[in-house]
Amino acid sequence: MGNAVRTTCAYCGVGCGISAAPTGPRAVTIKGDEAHPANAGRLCSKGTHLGETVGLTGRLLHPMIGNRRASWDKALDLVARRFAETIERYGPDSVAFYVSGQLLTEDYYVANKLMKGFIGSANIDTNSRLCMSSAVAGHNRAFGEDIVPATYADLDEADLVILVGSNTAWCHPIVYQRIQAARAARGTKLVVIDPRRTETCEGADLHLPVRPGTDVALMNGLLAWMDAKGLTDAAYLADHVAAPDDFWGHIRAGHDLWTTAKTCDLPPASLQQFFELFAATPRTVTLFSQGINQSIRGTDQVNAILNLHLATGRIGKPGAAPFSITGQPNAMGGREVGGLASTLAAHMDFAPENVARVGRFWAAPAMATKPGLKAVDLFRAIGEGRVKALWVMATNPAVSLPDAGRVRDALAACPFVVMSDVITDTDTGAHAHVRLPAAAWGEKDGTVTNSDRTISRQRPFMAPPGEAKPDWWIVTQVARRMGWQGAFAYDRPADIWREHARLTAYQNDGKRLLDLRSHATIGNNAYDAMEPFRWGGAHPFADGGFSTPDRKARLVTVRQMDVQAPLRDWPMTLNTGRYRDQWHTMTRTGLSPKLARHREEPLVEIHPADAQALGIADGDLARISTPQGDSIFRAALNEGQRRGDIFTPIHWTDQISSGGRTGLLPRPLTDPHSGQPGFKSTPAAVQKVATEWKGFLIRRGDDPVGLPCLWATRVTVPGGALYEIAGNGDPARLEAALPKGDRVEAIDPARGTRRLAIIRDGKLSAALFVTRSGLLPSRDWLIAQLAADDVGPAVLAARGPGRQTDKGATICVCFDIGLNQIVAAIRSQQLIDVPAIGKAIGAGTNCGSCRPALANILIQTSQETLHAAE
Ligand SMILES: Nc1nc2c(c(=O)[nH]1)N[C@H]1C(S)=C(S)[C@@H](COP(=O)(O)OP(=O)(O)OC[C@H]3O[C@@H](n4cnc5c(=O)[nH]c(N)nc54)[C@H](O)[C@@H]3O)O[C@H]1N2
Ligand SMILES: Nc1nc2c(c(=O)[nH]1)N[C@H]1C(S)=C(S)[C@@H](COP(=O)(O)OP(=O)(O)OC[C@H]3O[C@@H](n4cnc5c(=O)[nH]c(N)nc54)[C@H](O)[C@@H]3O)O[C@H]1N2
Ligand code: SF4
Ligand SMILES: [Mo]
Repeated sequence: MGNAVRTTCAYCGVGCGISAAPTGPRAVTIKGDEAHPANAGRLCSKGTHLGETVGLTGRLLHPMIGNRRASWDKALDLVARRFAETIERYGPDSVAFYVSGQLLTEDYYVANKLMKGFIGSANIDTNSRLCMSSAVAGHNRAFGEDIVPATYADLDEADLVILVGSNTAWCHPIVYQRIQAARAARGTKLVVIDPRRTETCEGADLHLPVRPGTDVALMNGLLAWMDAKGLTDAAYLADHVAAPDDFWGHIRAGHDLWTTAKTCDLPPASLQQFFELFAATPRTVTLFSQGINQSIRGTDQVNAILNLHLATGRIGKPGAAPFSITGQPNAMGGREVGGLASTLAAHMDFAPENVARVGRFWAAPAMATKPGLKAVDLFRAIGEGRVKALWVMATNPAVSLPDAGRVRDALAACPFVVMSDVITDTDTGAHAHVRLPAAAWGEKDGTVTNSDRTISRQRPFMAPPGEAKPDWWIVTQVARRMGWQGAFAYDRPADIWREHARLTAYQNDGKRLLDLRSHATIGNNAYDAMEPFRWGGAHPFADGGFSTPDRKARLVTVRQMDVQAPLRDWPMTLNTGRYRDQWHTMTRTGLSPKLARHREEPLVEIHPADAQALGIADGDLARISTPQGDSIFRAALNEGQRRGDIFTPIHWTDQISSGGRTGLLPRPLTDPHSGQPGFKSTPAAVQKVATEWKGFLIRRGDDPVGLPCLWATRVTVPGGALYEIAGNGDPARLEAALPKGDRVEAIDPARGTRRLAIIRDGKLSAALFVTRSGLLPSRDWLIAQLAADDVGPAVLAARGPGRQTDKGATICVCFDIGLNQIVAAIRSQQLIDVPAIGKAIGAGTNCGSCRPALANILIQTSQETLHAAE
């Protein structure tokens, strides 16, 4: 075993430390880094299974111009030339970069410097626009600077944690485990505010299934309650906070408990319980993410939370803070370098003195003097031909932007599109004229900043495969070819880091909290060995000192907008978000067979009563349409949905399925302050889709095949792929997708069932099972046959000798334990809590990501047992 390398997880903004020990070429053993402050050795299901994702499947290994392999020289020359020509003819604002919170800080810094200081436009925006730009705008309005005034330690020290619009158990699992540990250790109370009952609610004291889009009313209502009881912090308000004239008058009118309960569609008793809990608990952390940010009122929703904390003195103290948690591994690093079109660099905006200062520091020939186009506007400008050359790095806008159909049209119409990615075939790459192979996680070298301002090293433990190169190298090579050799003459990430750190300190004089001067002069070795460190201190704003001219924070008057009544043609409201074991467009998590088991198909979750009214049963296919587009999903009935609301996941793409294309559905409306799209709320219609047959295909190998049918979704399984399929007409045309080999077949005409297997040298190459009215067998046994080497015609029975049980849907991916096994253990051994399940069958004892699901299964099972006994 090679030496373990300490690095940081590839995924979420929790920023867990990882110890990665290479075990061979492109093989690695992953463990949590016990010395890392974010996770102290723990990892969730995604981090735990990173080792399954470092293979070469799908990797882009060489530069491509069109569909032909090209040398780096040729590709870089072409990119530099086309950008230079476009700028020359149409001006700097005719080109743009669209980048990502999955870049390292050093990559981000050089991309931002190139666009804003040398090309002379601020048309560089990032997928963080879709993610936390409302939080940035809210922080700037309230604090004068984009500061997250909280750390994870505050969660350990809080007596009340409020999760607003955050499915923490799935999206920030190690933070969730930390909250649960605080509950066990000190009785911390947990309140979840989310229209859906998510697994995050399983470990909560109170769930408020708020009417979507009414968080402003809720927070204003709570502040009004605190004010009426005399529980605001008069001293902090007097010394450190400024309020607009209308602020308190607005809060005091129309925000009583009853009105608030009505607006938010919550039982007044629950609301009162929540308000009293808050009033009694000075040590409160309010943690929020996309349910707040991804709204056309996102910035106001953020400020409603910040108002509450400022006015009640719940900020700047241990265990008391508003906490905007970030999604991507380096969303925060992107904010620090100024990677948003609306920020300049190092927490400076486009005020003339900042433009001059940054221009001096960079010795920039062409400083951008005003903000550039924000993501949604940028793609609109591309579609309208105003932006003619685009470089996309580390993001997949053809999937992840709202109204993705229009985005694809824009990409197709754009005269020159460059994509830097680690994967060859992505939905965005399909429109790229040049594709540049980037170094991936495990190969990249640089820094990331997590949600609590801790900067950590990402260190390489493998060489980049083929001709892949780090993103910073690619950007600087293009910059040099555009004529700026000196300004982009970096030899290594440490050179860029030092420059970035110096810029944060340059003429700062305490005006900006972001100041990395302590790390601005470190040598290369010290950079390599850099331990995680936090900037800004543990409790910013304890004594005020906000980054405003008078050093006071600002309360912002925010009003609840009317909630739109359901539309006749689009009576439902579409909410979108994430699954526990998939990451965004699945380019990495999709490679892991273990992670694939948790959710194998894209589901539309719908309340059973709504489903019944629409004639939809659990497992049916359903078409979701909005004015922007439509896509088919598998219906999953869920009482945790509010009536009228449906939920779909964001992960499925053209590369892996025919349906489940959430990106096509949301409207491209954005928040007026932040430009963040309102992904959580789109008027939609739902319709059952009947098919004549359904089935599945198991196929050896990892090259994807296209299947000519209405519904086809693919997941990775050990040794191959599993496709779930459904359609109309003669399923025989699917046989074109089968590999060559000996064919065995069984037909049951009565049920319209056909079972077909292709066997080669005793190994299963493919199994295709289709039925018109019968049942399909469990896939597990057949998938396992991909590893067997004595497969014969008996494989068509889809089960081995002896008694077998269907495991059911996989709950614990670490130990591959299914729902049916867990229920059986609970019943037979009378298990009463999650640790007991762990003891009995192991589920939940490794990464812990499934513990909320186990808690839910316990409740459901005991209810069923009770009902059975009645
Ligand atoms: N497993 C997994 N983890 C991830 C990611 C992933 O792809 N997969 N992505 C990472 C990234 S980039 C991000 S940004 C984060 C996102 O992390 P989260 O924000 O936790 O995730 P989401 O599922 O987008 O949405 C959160 C919740 O907001 C709720 N919500 C919708 N509308 C409203 C509303 O009006 N009010 C309130 N109060 N709540 C509402 C939704 O029902 C949903 O449960 O996750 C990160 N972690
Ligand atoms: N409807 C709806 N849409 C949403 C959201 C939602 O909740 N609802 N959430 C939004 C949010 S919060 C986010 S963050 C976005 C995420 O959406 P995207 O950013 O589009 O999703 P990813 O799949 O993470 O895309 C990252 C791409 O970068 C590549 N990549 C990975 N590592 C590297 C690297 O080191 N270098 C380079 N050059 N490429 C790399 C990956 O292969 C992948 O193609 O989706 C947004 N879209
Ligand atoms: S919580 Fe999970 S996905 Fe997020 S950084 Fe930690 S291990 Fe990675
Ligand atoms: Mo995100």
